[in-house]
Amino acid sequence: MARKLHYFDTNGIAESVRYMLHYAKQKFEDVRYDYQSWPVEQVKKSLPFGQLPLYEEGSKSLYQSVAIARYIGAVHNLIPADIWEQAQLDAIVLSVYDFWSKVIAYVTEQDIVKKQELKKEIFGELIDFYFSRFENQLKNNKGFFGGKLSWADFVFVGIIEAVNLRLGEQIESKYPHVAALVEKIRNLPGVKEYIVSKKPYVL
Ligand SMILES: N[C@@H](CCC(=O)N[C@@H](CS)C(=O)NCC(=O)O)C(=O)O
Repeated sequence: MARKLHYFDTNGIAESVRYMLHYAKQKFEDVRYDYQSWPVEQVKKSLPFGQLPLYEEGSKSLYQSVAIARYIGAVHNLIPADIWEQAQLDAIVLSVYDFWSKVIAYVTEQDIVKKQELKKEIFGELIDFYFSRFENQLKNNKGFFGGKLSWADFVFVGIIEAVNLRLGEQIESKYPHVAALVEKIRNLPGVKEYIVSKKPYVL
């Protein structure tokens, strides 16, 4: 059965899925679109809500990055069996996305004054607000959000890398447990080779 992941040629909200698929040694077609040439009208029209990523398995397709990541995590045993523990990880992933949405609001803001205000909020408050909490969670859970490697760890690191690219920062640097998790994910078998094999992302 053919598997395809469609996304832009950047890390963004789909790199965690690429990482999980490489870690699981799952063959898939990594279909990448050039953001500069977007929208490709016939592709955009074919997407359920006109946006990427889209994941295909044979004749089935799935959209929404969190749904895709959670599904790939479930297929590859990166999700706990206990539904309470699953919900705890869902909560982490949604908090990671809360932070991501603030960063995207800043990145896409066109008004110079508003952009400056959003930047101030991100660097002056939000990074520490979110990352001090993520740091504590990791510290209290043996370095992984659920106490062992899961899809939430992949999503977290994927979003950190996407934020770093867009802010020109290493936001994990002041949070040792977060930084350690980033290193752990990047050095997993499959992920490590994938990172070496690809061109570095640029904006
Ligand atoms: N909630 C959606 C958001 C999808 C989204 O914002 N995709 C962006 C790229 S990160 C996109 O397709 N932008 C191009 C467009 O909207 O035409 C998800 O998590 O998958």
